[in-house]
Amino acid sequence: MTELTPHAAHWGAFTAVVTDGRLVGVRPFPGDPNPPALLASIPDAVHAPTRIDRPHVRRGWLDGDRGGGTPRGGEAFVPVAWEDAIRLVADEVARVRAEHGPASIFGGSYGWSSAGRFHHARTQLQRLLSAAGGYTGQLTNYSYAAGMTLMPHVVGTNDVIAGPVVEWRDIVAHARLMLCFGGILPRNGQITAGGAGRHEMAGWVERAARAGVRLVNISPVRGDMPDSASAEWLPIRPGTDTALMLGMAHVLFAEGLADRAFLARCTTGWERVRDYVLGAVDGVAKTPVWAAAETGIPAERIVALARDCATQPTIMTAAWSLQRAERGEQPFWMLVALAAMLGQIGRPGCGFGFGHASMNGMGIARAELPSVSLPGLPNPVQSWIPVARLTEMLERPGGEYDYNGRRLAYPDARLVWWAGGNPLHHHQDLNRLLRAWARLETIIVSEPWWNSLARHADIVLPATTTLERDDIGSAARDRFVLAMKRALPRYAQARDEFDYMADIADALGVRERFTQQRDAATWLRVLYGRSRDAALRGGVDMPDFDAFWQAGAVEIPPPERGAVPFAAFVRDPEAVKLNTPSGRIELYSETIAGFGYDDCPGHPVWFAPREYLGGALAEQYPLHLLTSQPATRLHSQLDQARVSLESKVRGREPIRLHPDDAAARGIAEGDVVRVFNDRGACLAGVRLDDGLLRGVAVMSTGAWLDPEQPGVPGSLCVHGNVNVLTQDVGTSRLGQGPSAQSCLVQVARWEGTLPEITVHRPPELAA
Ligand SMILES: Nc1nc2c(c(=O)[nH]1)N[C@H]1C(S)=C(S)[C@@H](COP(=O)(O)OP(=O)(O)OC[C@H]3O[C@@H](n4cnc5c(=O)[nH]c(N)nc54)[C@H](O)[C@@H]3O)O[C@H]1N2
Ligand SMILES: Nc1nc2c(c(=O)[nH]1)N[C@H]1C(S)=C(S)[C@@H](COP(=O)(O)OP(=O)(O)OC[C@H]3O[C@@H](n4cnc5c(=O)[nH]c(N)nc54)[C@H](O)[C@@H]3O)O[C@H]1N2
Ligand SMILES: [Mo]
Repeated sequence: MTELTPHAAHWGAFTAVVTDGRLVGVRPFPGDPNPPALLASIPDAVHAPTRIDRPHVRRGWLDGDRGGGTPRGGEAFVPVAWEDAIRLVADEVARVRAEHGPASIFGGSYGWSSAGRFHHARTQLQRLLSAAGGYTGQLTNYSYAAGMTLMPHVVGTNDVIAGPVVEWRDIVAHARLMLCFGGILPRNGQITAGGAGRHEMAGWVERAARAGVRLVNISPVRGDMPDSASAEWLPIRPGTDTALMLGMAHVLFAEGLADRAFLARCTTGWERVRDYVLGAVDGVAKTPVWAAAETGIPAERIVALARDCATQPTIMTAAWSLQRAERGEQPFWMLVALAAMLGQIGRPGCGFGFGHASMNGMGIARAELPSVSLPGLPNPVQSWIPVARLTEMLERPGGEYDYNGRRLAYPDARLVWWAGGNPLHHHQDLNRLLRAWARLETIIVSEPWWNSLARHADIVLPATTTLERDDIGSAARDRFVLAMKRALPRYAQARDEFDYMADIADALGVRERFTQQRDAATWLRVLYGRSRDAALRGGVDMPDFDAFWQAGAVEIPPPERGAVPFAAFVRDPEAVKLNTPSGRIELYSETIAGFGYDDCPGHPVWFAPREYLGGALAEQYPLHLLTSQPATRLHSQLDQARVSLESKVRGREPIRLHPDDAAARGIAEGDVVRVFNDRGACLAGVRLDDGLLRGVAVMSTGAWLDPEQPGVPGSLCVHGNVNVLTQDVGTSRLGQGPSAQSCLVQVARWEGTLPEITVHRPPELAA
């Protein structure tokens, strides 16, 4: 048995225990006060029966079928030798580039890949495609696309979403009241992109509660706040947070509690928001009574909450999920407006922030130094789409659309190559995507596992996992740099992305441009060295590479005093201007107003969503389905491993239902139900939960898509992938973000025999 130095995964750092070339266990990272349960899943995943052992090609594709309407997923795969796979891929990339131009190669490849920063699949792929003439990429992300497109217009930065945000230690020391839209979720705090050495979110919530900070969980789900927070629960109808904030704003203006001095000094356009709130614009005063009708929260509680915020040191934070919804820009903009009315922005521990609930490391002090990362190569083609407009791009090549003030046209994608992401997990309305998928000539997928994406590809390239290669773990939200040493032999014929992509680059005549004449070991030294140099410039002395590799981990000490967002600006807004056109917080944006978008006007407003419990569609589909991040995996990663498998109900992904909603449909705990709407249907296993607002159902994302009839878009997913149900529309013409959270469904008891789940076994291969 060998015990190795620490290794990194997005879900935490750990030590690998290896016997005879097999990972037999993992130990939590010594410095971690709260190691995530997910670590237990790693050995299963690494040694899963679904590992891809060699390259494979879809039978029809080998026979010359280049799309033309063939839905993928229904045909057997033919194993091929690596040298054949490399030639097929290189020839196809060259052909599409020559016939249709490089923008027809879609290499956006959105996804989390794995924690090692050199063998980061998406970055490696994009380096290869850049070296080989260019590709169409993806802009923004599924996490907070609407927010990150909006915030630069409003406060001149995305730090308020991505961090550094208001620090927990300041919240504990200075805040008395903390409003948490979407709660605070240690479940989500298991994760940090690039790996997490210390998990601290749960500890901070507890400390805040003990210090007497009154925590309020504003969410449709009571369980969005840990018990240790002793929080009040303010159940809110999904998609109506903007209405609640408007109702609170009404109290502030009507009762003279709004901080007019702050508004005048630090913001622009606040009068317009006030007029809108008071009803001067559309004749509708956004009173607490009005807000109560939309949100389901009693008017008296809205009044009391607004008064409490105005009279105590208050921090308001919202989960990123709030903007992953129709018109998702509005709750984020309105939260900034409400915080400005309270006038506490720039005070330690007060004001507003986003994502304290969303990921480990948010609100935790860290030296602001660049993490270790593999730089990209310049893409010779200026072609990209907003991240979530994937299906629309395939449906409407050349079609025009709006994004953040620009009129753009979709490229004519012919070839898609995905490495390190899973669109058949992450994208909305998967049946629509699968129909559009059929228009593509070629789909190449690099994956360690036969997940749903690999099964819907033409050419499948088997990748190693992090434990099969040397790498460096480093995250922008964590203070550890980890030497991720190879601990296992490579699985079967799986190869590292860098190695087989160098061979593909060679076949395309661009090997040296791709590798920059370095091998993997040299790259690790170079990347670490760059980070060390940058740290030194920032006053931090990191050991040299050999000492680092020997030690296995470097901890970069956090600064004594963290930054207080907006403190300098608020002290002297004339001298310290924000990076907005006015230099102030823009509660009204001339720029956005100038775009003329009816779905995102010049100041925050209430839009009744098309899909929510207050709309007409709720008569047909009376349950609002929230598709949250899974406690049991990272997105679709680790779904085939024990923590996720143990959570399933008769093999199906759980759906949480209010006992009354279940009883009204004759459904009991442990039943299997069909969850459906006009877009699709899946099976799910029932867990009753009286901590839900009535009419709200919750499922986690990431169960591997398992169509009852593979190759037939629209067929029942027998396992419970939520994205056969969600809608694929942009948040607005401004952000064009995903709107997954605006989703209505119906459920019914499944009476038939239970179809088998096959997606956790390898697919059928051609003889
Ligand atoms: N309905 C709904 N949908 C959502 C969301 C939601 O809230 N609701 N959330 C959205 C959000 S915020 C996000 S970020 C996305 C996440 O979407 P993704 O990031 O696409 O999800 P992952 O499952 O993490 O995909 C990573 C893939 O990389 C593969 N991989 C890991 N290591 C390697 C490697 O070394 N090489 C290669 N080639 N592959 C590797 C994994 O097996 C996995 O298939 O989902 C989005 N989708
Ligand atoms: N364990 C685990 N952790 C993760 C991930 C994972 O896959 N697994 N993914 C990571 C990633 S990529 C991201 S981007 C973050 C995402 O972080 P978030 O976006 O914060 O996470 P979600 O789980 O989508 O949503 C948080 C909560 O918001 C509540 N909510 C949903 N809609 C509404 C609404 O309209 N109003 C209110 N008030 N509340 C609402 C839901 O009940 C949900 O539990 O999580 C990260 N953390
Ligand atoms: Mo995300």
